[in-house]
Amino acid sequence: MAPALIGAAARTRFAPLPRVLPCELPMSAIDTFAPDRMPHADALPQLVFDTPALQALAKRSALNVTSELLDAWLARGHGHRPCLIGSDGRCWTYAEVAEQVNRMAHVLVSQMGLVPGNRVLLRGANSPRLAMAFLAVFKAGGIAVGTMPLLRARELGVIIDKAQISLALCDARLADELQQAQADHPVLQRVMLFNGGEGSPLEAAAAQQPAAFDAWHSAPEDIGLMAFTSGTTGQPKAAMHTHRDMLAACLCWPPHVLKASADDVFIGSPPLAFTFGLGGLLCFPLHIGACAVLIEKASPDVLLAEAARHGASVMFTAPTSYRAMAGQAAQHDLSPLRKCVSAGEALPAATRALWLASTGLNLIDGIGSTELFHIFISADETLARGGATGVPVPGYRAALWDDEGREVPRGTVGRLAIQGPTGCKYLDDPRQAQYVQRGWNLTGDAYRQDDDGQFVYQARTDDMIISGGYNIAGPEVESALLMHPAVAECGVVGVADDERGQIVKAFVVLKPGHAGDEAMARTLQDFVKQTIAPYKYPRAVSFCETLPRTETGKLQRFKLREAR
Ligand code: 3UK
Repeated sequence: MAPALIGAAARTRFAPLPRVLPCELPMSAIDTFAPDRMPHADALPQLVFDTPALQALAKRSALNVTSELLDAWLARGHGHRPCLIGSDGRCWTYAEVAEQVNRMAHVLVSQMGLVPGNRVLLRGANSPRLAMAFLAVFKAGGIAVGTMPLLRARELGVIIDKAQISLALCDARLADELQQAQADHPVLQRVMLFNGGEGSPLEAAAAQQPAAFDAWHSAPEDIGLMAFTSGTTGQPKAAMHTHRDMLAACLCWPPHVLKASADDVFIGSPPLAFTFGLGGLLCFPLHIGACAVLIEKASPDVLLAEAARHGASVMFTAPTSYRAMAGQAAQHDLSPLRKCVSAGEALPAATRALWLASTGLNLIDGIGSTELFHIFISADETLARGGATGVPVPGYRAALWDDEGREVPRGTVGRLAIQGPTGCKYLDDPRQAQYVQRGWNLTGDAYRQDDDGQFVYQARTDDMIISGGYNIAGPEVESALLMHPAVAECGVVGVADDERGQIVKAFVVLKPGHAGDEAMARTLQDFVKQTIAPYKYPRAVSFCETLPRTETGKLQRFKLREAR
């Protein structure tokens, strides 16, 4: 067993102390790349373990996230229960998933040469096999690096360089771009393909391996995941998470807000490479012994059809996806659906109202981030109110700061600062000092706290529009526009203006059957003036076919600002 060193700073903990290792590996057989590139102790977030469950977690010495998510269930006689379902409709039980994960862990260690601490790039659309790959890497003590399926060779190359990745497991249908990246980045030594149909290399290799595997006795602070941020500009950042971080997240938002059970069937769109998806569609369902449906291309129509086909009861997707699905929801039998989670972007009140009207379900909104792993402010379906995100999730604390880091009075807009059992640890990145200040995580969001304690989203701090001396939050104008029946989607930004500094400009996608002409522009401007304070109305309106979005569904406002 690895020695317990709870509370010691990660930097000292990873110094080559004489430690007795499982499998009788010499110390040199551990790859210290990640611990060597942790932020300095004074740039780390303060971790707090506020609830009884978190206190118990903080006392654990060895902690492998896969053992907790899978092996613990076999020990409790839960092995015959459904665990993962794929686009092909095949259902894998907990026992079957655990066996496959063990076999794949053996492939990683004995065939691919994985040493604990090595980074393993994972590439594929959501599928049971990709989920097993994450679990196998965790179990063998590797560090999983999920990548978005749409990434090209050049972008994969940046990740391979930054995380010095030597091993990869890749969906055979997405092999081309990775192989191109490998040609330019020889640090990537071995790529094994999966989901390739008959004779698929990873599956064939796994079949030759033993069905049991002793989990690497990860210390709680061993890094298990590098999550590359879905950053819209510049160099990507890698947010590192420990085995304990992932389990801590399972003990916060899921039991206190989601409140799902082993009988639930989870479904959703976020990729497993995005921590919204890794938590919502893998860690959280498995932590409670539930089942997850992992579908490859979860466009709104597919998501609805698959939810109906599998009797999904818990859904995770982004606000725009709920808006797109609302019109078609009535054509599907969604009767088992009882909890729908929205995250990734602010949820407009109009979208909440639309989903409620078409399904009878009140959305559970939650703000999370790659840096904190998952949701830290949220409200369950009984407390949720239009326009507000919710209250701090038990286990997390939230504060609103002014530019000098003093708390602002209730009702005043401030910068959101968060503390909890998880926190930002960028891999070797000076931007650590921006995200973590005085032990708090600054998410880059401007919020206001209302008298009822609910946190109300304003904008990204760098997206605030300052026009004629007024502070205007683009998302508030977007929410107002979305209440107009002709508006399908919209994005609102500030653009430079000689007279007012900036003016509010709206980019609007209309529903079919509406013309984007001057009369419509005036109609929408008047509509906003009547809905919110008139000075916030968009002085410029531009109609377009689509809006620029990231693969995680976020509006790319910087692209709108650049648009002329
Ligand atoms: C914004 C929201 C208002 C906000 C994420 C749930 O989105 C996730 O992670 P990212 O690192 O982005 C974080 C930023 O996205 N945001 C997310 N959710 C909301 N703004 N209301 C919301 N409900 O600016 C935040 O700072 O891509 C979300 C779980 C895990 C995640 N990684």
